[in-house]
Amino acid sequence: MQFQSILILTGAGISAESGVDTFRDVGGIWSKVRLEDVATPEGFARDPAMVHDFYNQRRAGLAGVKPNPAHHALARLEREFSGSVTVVTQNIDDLHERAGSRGVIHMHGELAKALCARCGTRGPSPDQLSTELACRQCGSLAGMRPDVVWFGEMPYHMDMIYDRLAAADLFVSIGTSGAVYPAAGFVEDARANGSRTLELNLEPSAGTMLFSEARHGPASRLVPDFVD
Ligand code: BV8
Repeated sequence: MQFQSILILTGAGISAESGVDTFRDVGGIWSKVRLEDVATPEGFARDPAMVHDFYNQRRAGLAGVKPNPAHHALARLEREFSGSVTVVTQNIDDLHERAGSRGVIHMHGELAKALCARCGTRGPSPDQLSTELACRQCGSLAGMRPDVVWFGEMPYHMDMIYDRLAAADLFVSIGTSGAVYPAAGFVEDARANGSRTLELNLEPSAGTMLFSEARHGPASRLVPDFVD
């Protein structure tokens, strides 16, 4: 079956073999820190220094990791596929970009960016964000935060994502547990649109039964095989 338009959703599992921690695997991020404390606006309001420390550590970790064959395979697909390819990622790392992917849609934001909650100015994040950093635009000290989407906040670019999802005739989900919405609901939107749906994941995700096909194993093997 020849596809014209592919939408690919990625999660933490695609970066796991690069050495980036996932969230819900054994020993994952949410087993070490409470998401309520570090990935909600309430947690940031309660203890901004703790939240800055959480993201500063993850930002620092990016210097020591690099894209793996799964990221490179998706970049190759974009270059070689005759139709359109859209990568939507839940990840806040920059490994897709470093592998050569272009136009990646970061629905949960990016570690490399900072946001002033007071005036909405967005810009490159310093290595270490802190409450001592004033916004260059409005000068507020109380506003600088990581430009990431926390629980209870609206993910970014949702209109564009749903438009691309509606136009896709193939939806591929890679390295995600299917635990977090609205991303976890994309497979149902794809099915409603009559798209083929494929899950590539280390193990069956929460929504694996919703996919027309599921292949399980490491992304560094499954994704290049899918692209070839
Ligand atoms: C919102 C922050 C609405 C950045 C994150 C129903 C509908 C809508 C919302 C909800 C709903 N039900 C509940 C909600 C609320 C909530 C939610 O989903 N809660 C869950 C816990 C039930 N959703 C939200 O709050 C979202 N906002 O819906 O807003 C709204 C409407 C109006 C007005 C305002 C708002 C916001 C969600 C974003 C939260 N932010 N992160 C950061 O710190 O990174 S989410 C967090 O989980 C991560 O960021 C990650 O992106 C996300 C998903 O995790 P995964 O990527 O899947 O990672 P995980 O570890 O879970 O799984 C890894 C998988 O990889 C595993 O399956 C594993 O087997 C596999 N794997 C491992 N190794 C490999 C591998 N696969 C292949 N190869 C390998 N080597």
